[in-house]
Amino acid sequence: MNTEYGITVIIPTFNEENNIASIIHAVNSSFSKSGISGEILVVDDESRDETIEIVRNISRKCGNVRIIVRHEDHGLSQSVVEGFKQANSELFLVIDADFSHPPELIPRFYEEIKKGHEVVVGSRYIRGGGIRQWPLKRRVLSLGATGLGRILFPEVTDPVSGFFAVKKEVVERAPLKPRGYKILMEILGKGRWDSISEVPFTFSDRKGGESKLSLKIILEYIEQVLNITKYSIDVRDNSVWNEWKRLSRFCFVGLSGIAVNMGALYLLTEYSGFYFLTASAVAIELSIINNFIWNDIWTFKPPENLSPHRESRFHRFLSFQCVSIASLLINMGILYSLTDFLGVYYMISNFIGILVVFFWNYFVNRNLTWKLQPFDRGCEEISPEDFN
Ligand SMILES: Nc1nc2c(ncn2[C@@H]2O[C@H](COP(=O)(O)OP(=O)(O)O)[C@@H](O)[C@H]2O)c(=O)[nH]1
Ligand SMILES: [Mg+2]
Repeated sequence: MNTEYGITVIIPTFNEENNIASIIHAVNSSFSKSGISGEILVVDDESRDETIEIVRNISRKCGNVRIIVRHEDHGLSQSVVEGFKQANSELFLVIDADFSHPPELIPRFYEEIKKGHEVVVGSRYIRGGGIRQWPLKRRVLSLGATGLGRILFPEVTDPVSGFFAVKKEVVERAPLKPRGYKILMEILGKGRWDSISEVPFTFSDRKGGESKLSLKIILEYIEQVLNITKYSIDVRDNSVWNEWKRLSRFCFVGLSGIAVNMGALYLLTEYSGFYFLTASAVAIELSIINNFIWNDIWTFKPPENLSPHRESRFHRFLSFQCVSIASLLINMGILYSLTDFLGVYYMISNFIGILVVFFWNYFVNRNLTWKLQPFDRGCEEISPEDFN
């Protein structure tokens, strides 16, 4: 029982007699295929069918399978957090019992953690991912929930996924308030992490039993988003807060760029005798250089355990330069189409253009120019059991 495993796969269950034996079997075969030493922890909320009996029978034969039956405060998120507390490893992976999440991907999550990421999210919304057999209503609801979550965590395409892996240290001291279905959001909002990675997967709807999504769950979710926002403002030291900090720095640098642009345009035209359009081109370039320098050393300064994906400052500059030129073109495109085709007053079109381009520019640069990755630990620092 006290063996330290390489990973704990937590399966929350409520009335899963049709799926539980097969999912345990599938998780165990993905362990043996990849050579991972893992345990399986089923966390059940007093299922009224045979789920508990079935798991107890399996655990008599398989030493790495355990079940916890909870008697109070039932709920999916609460069960997952209980699983975290009872796990015998430093790495937790949560997976549904109903085969909505493919267990054969477990080794991919494991690899991403070994690369140095602290959280790995199974995503339906990155390339290679998808959703099978979902009615339109559920798709729309899920997209709404995902959109809301992405405002808090722009780096994560599927912040409400139920399929994820997380290192123990991320959640150990986090003041989690588990409720509803979206425990991952709670972890992202209140846990301590710098580096996240996503694994694409295709979500397939349950084959046996029925789903428990309801209006109550949607309202709980909205409340949870507000709660995480409030937490971020109170604590001022979580990933949401850091994102806001970066965004406001980026905005501040953008304003300094305007000052550089205007100043240079004036000086070059008045004192150096440049034709004003030539002067403007030079002024734009100077403001791009100004913005790059401040963003590089201030806005996007990486935390200690991460390093820039583009190691050379020159490459980061080239990337920033291209994004800036594209921004100019997009801004002009918006100004032109809103004013010429839709008859919007040109100052309003311009303002909309600036807003759109500001956010576009921020997110593209954040994810392209200043993309971060875990430090390359070097071979000596990796111990043999990391390879298992
Ligand atoms: N322990 C526990 N597990 C739950 C509860 N509700 C759902 N589950 C489990 O959580 C997983 C996802 O639930 P499901 O109803 O399929 O959600 P959906 O796929 O979003 O419709 C399944 O493994 C369920 O058995 C609950 O209240 N407690
Ligand atoms: Mg399901």
